[in-house]
Amino acid sequence: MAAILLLISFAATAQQIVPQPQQATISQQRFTPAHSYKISGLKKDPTTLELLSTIVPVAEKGKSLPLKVKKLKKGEPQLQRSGAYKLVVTPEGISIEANDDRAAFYAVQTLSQLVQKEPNGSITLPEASITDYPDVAHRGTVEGFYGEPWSHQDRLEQLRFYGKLKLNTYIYGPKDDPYHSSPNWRKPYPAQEEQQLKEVVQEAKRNKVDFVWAIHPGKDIQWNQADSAAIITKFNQMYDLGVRAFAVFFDDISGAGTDAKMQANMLNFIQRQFINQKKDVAPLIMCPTEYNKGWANKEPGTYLDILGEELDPAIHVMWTGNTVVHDITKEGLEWVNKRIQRPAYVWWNFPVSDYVRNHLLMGPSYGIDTEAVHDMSGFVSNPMDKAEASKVAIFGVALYSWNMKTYDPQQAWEAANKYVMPEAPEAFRTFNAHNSDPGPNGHRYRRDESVEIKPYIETFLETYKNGLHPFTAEVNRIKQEFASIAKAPAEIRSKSQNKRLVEQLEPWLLQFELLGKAGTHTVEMVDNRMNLNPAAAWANYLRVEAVLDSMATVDATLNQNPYQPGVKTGSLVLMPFVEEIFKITGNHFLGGEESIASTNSDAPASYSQSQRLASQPLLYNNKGIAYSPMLEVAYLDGGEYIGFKPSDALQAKALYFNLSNNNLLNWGVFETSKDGKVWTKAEVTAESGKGSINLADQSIKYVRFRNTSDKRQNFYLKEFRLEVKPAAGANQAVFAHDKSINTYQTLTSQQPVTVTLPQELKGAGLVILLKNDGAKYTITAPGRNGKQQTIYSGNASYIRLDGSKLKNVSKLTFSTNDGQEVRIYELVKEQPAS
Ligand code: LOG
Repeated sequence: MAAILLLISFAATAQQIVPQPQQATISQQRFTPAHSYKISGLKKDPTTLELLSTIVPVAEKGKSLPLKVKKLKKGEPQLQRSGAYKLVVTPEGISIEANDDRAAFYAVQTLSQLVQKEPNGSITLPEASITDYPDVAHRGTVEGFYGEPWSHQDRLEQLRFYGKLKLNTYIYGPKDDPYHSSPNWRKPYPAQEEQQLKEVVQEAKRNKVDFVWAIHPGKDIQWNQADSAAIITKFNQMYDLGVRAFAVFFDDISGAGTDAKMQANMLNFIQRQFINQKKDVAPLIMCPTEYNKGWANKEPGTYLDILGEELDPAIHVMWTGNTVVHDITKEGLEWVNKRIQRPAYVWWNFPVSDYVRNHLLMGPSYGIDTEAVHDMSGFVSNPMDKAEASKVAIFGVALYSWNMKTYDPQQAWEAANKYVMPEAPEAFRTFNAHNSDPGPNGHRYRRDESVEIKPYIETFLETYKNGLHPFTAEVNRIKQEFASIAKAPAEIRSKSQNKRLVEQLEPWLLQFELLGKAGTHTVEMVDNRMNLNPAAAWANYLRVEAVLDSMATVDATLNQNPYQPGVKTGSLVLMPFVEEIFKITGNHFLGGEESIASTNSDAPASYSQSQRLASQPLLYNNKGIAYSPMLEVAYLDGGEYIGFKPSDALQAKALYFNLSNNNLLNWGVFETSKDGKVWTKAEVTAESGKGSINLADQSIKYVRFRNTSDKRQNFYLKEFRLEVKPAAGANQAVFAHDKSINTYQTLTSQQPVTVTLPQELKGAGLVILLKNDGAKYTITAPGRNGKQQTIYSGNASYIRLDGSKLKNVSKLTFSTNDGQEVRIYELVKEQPAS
């Protein structure tokens, strides 16, 4: 076995080293070093020395090969960057030239990817000569999302991951850490948090990552000496914990805190009084209030120009791109760089999912411009609250920011799937391929999903819609895909060593497995139907329905956060495929055209002309309609409103709102209407912009909140929810012959069901669609003598009753003695065979 392994031992190429080195010659042949290594030049950096001794055998005494670490000679400007190194491996020894400690650590990380350990404990190496440096100076992540911050363990693990991938920056700024933001930014951390942050800072140092601690004071900052001093005091406390890099965030605030001149003054003050004094602290980073082009005042001389002019040139300015969540383009960066008079420090809002919490973003890191190397000073990704799951995207960011020219999003993603889950890379790839699009969202940011299967899905659907049997090529490919999907979660759970990752994926794994099953039954259902085997197709239909019900249950019970509750998977291509075929086929069973069974034509609508709010998704069910809460500042221009029009089947009960604005009723009114034309002011009290309105009048059909001033008004859309109940008189009954496959009548052993046949069904041959799970039941009808006669007795779920048996029958009675309930979905007039 050992001998075979040696023969097939891999040949490292530059492409296989991650991130890919700038210049590398690596031999195809490998050699076994003649002796162990004697290491010199790393005395002052015990962590790198320790790491190195886990990679190559170290000589205690006796014969040895040299492994020398030296200072890199001054050369081209790239080689003067932090992290630049040269690594030369020959049978005679290993030489590392490193620009700084970080560079020596990186050279060792590269070496570890060249080394292969043989089963007998020895190592092999290729001859290699590598010259390497980063394209972007600051590379990494900003823990900058809303929601539950990463756990302590998650953070430690992230830092180790960054070290291996030569990422050097971790900006700490979780929005829901009250000591980072309001209300507690002025206060020191409690002892336990302090201790943990200290450990995180140390782990960052070991991995040569700059731990940047950010403060978010803008919600309630006073532009006075006391608050300037409060920031410096807090920074000093963090400095004492070991922090050597700092940031100030002014994003997502309104009011006095947004003033550009005041912000610039404050930052310059921190620069003079803190950064310059300390000597060992990295350049200050700020996140502006107008942090994307969409929100920026475009008039010359406004916010961004003021920062550009007044802010100390040493201070970095962050930027999310053309909108909050957006691709990063060279043109976009050039636009802002002119205004802020420095290259922007990119805050890329990917794969963050705080605005789409029912989705995972596991796809490739694409849409980041490989021509933009000179237009940015840093590149950090804002990840998901699920740290481990975010590694797929962060891996791409590492490759991009180190070596932009060679960056290929798809290749990086393929490599990430293997790197992050080496024990089950195929299953993980399958999962990630179908869990990447965020779904409709207020930022209107979408991602590719299910790319490879999509053309097959489209052809299949089109063929089926045209009444034809989908072709074997599509059928087989799609069947195979759903089979892989159904299997992937079990494989991920059983093989992955990364328990934390599996835990973070779990609700979606559950849902994904169900999707695989639903899809499998769907394709089979089509096959059976097109092969003129309706009874088998109906059995498939019931299976699809049962799996979709389970999916709805997962969606309604797991991940119940108040923002976007639930668990969505395959939501761009595969779920719509299953749902559409389910619907079409359901209608076919009714013998009708596609449009009969409308599932949700009567969805409630938001009622607003505000562009920004109109694209904010609604959450709704039988109890209420609500705006999905918005994380950033919302606004209404003069005269604009937001509101709801519930569907006709629903009756408004009460409106609950929390708009977090102290002057709400000075500039706005709540109004109700019966017709959407005549509006009545609703009496309301709103403490700090929070309150409710009881809507007793049953004829109210519209509710809205309107800005009555002539100016733009800011607020937070924390809650805006209409409680509803079913409207009086709406048809809630479920019928066995209502021409809807979504409704049914329930038959139990206690209660027979009698269906009166409508005129059109009388005397015709009937198909009866039931769900009985094997339960026996009987159908009787009064005969000529008035006595009940048995028409059918058995346990089929799809039955045909010949028209000759039903002459003069106007009522059918269903009864069962089985404990199992029977659902009577529909009685359908038999279609003449075509
Ligand atoms: C926040 C950020 C949030 C992200 C995505 C910035 C600069 N700030 O809209 O905390 O995670 O968008 O929702 C933001 O992006 N506000």
